[in-house]
Amino acid sequence: MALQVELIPTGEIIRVVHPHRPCKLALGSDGVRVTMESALTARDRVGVQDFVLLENFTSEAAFIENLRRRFRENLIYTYIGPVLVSVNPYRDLQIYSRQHMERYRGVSFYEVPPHLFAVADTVYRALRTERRDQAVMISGESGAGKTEATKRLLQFYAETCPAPERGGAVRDRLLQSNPVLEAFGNAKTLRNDNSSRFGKYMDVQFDFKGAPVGGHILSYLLEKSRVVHQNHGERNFHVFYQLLEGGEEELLRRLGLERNPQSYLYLVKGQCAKVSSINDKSDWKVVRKALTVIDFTEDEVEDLLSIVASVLHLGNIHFAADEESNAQVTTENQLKYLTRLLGVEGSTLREALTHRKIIAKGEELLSPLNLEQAAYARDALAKAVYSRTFTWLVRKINRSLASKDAESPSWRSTTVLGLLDIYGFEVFQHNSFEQFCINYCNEKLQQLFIELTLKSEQEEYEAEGIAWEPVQYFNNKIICDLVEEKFKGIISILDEECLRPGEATDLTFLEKLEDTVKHHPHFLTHKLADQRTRKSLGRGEFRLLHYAGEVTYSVTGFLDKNNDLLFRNLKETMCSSENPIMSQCFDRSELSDKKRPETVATQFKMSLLQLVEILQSKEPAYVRCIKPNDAKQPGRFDEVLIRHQVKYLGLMENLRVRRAGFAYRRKYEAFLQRYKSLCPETWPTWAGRPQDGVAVLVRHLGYKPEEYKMGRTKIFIRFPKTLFATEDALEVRRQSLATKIQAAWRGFH
Ligand code: AD9
Ligand code: MG
Repeated sequence: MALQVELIPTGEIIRVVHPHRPCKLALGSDGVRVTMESALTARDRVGVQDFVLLENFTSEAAFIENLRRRFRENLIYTYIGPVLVSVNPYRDLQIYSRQHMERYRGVSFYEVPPHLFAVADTVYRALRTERRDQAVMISGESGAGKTEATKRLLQFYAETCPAPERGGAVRDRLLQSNPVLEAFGNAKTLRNDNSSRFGKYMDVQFDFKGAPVGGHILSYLLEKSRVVHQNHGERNFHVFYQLLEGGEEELLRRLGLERNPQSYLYLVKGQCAKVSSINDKSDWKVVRKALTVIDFTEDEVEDLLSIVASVLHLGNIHFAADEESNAQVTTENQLKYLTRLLGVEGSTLREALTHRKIIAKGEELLSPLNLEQAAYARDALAKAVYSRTFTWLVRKINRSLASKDAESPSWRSTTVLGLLDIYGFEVFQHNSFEQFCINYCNEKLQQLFIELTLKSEQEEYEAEGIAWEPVQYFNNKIICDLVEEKFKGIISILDEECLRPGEATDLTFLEKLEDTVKHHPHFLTHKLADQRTRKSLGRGEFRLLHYAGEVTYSVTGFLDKNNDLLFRNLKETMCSSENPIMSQCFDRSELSDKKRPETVATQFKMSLLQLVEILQSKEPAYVRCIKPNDAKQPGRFDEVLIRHQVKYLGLMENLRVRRAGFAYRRKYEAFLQRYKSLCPETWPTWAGRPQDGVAVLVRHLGYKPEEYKMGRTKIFIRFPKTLFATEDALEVRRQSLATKIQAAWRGFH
């Protein structure tokens, strides 16, 4: 009978493929025995599975070619040392099953094909054995697969970690918080049908036995402008469509809603209520169930949905001008519903929507609004109601995720694993305040990434007693400073202009910027540009040269969005709301507070500084996601698009840092285990210290002194070719072993 022998690179293991009964055999000193499941197959080894093994590691073309070869074989994961690079396959590859999880548990990172679960397991083991907090930072542009990766990681922990002694429900809550947050915080955009419109950092807390016992979420800057406006081809937040599609008749009747999204002005701007990849009806069921899991009572669900419905009713509030051009509400029915759903006085709400209250010399004056002002006030109210409800929702989820063991002594011994899923670098045709904030956030994270990877390389060299060779790299601190510096930074200047109501405009802000930062190498405006570049810059624009490339921002709306004002009487009205959620969202103390609230950009800056601190205090792991094409289609590898991402994710830089000294490093035990069969002195067993065994082994293999260094616990190999030669020798050795087995098998039959 013919026997096929497939070779796999795990030390002395080979796979023998029997026509009817595949099995794996290990050649030990005592003969042949059947052995383990996990191993690499030839298919897993298309290209190199770690970019550090690229011979031509400075070549972007070689880098991309390796990605392409692997992508073609549906191998979406590749490493740069410990960093995982992931390319969105846009198809279900069936690689996240329970079986896959098991395959990656407790095995060495490099002995199995690269996978998200390998990162998940490594991080978890470090958390358990070193008892150090960990953070997985997932980055990449819109649609690259960050949120999917976050969900898979959570699933991995929920399914593979031991159950806690008490409060086992926390695993369900961790998982179920997701559909709820996605319903309220995600939307279809041109880039992604399920685009996160907020940044998310989630901590999972583990007890001393490694069981998940709690969690906590921090959210960042929800894109609330979407509540009242969507670009063509985009939608409002999912929850609106889910409620209309999936809500029972009786519920919709109570909320005064019609099923058709076309009836609501806030839902028709993008002209695409229906999306083929989205099933709002079944998503609604999932969300509805999830709300119960995360501790919502029936009353709370009703209160929450009343708010969702009132945003839709607000959008349908119309105004007409009276003889004096003052706005009057004409849609009585909508006003009636709003009054009931928000639990406010009808007359108060009507007045607040059409008047502005000014306090002058201690006296209150009511100034009527014109049509435009009234529409502005209405939209501002809708945005405030929605975004504050989102913040409330995060708080509510956090209460449900809070460890029930907080008071018990074991609480003190918890460790934390953080997952960061934040919006990636964004460049559109038209870029505004939102893109400015998002891209600034990416600058901060890139800076942290470079700092931490450099630092960890340096630390490893020090720990191993090997001299560190400094690496040249671009430090984007200069751009972070340009944005955030006190007094001279863009945010400071913007805030200053926001303090001059009535006088300052978006254009005076731009002028001030020009005056203050005119000589900065990363900043440009029409006035400052030379003849050639001037043409590409409008008069109301400024351009930043980000680490990831140039972005031109239009200043229109910057002041308004940064101020984020809500007229006082609208606030007062909402403070009087009898809807319990609203009354928690609008607090009376805000009315008496004389201090100006922080501006949006400053709040964002402070929350980012806090995030950086959190991340710095943890052991970092990275997943860098890449989007293969703009058509959201499987199998398409758009080289231009990918090259751009490789650049702005700083992957070449990352690779250069990783390769600066040595391409490859491995613990002595692992290295010896893998290659010991190549040396008669170490095969089949080496009785001494692994380090000495490796020394004997590499001497036998003829490694030259400049090719490697012996650290305290690891061997460092400078060039991939040295490793490849050793791998080839291993291959030859296996071939001969396989031939022997073939012969033995034939003899046996
Ligand atoms: V955004 O910045 O929030 O707009 P993300 O989060 O990076 O973006 P997301 O995870 O939502 O992107 O992925 C976009 C879509 O790609 C998903 O809805 C899936 O349809 C698809 N995707 C992403 N990753 C995978 C994967 N590993 N396997 C299969 C995937 N499909
Ligand atoms: Mg996302």
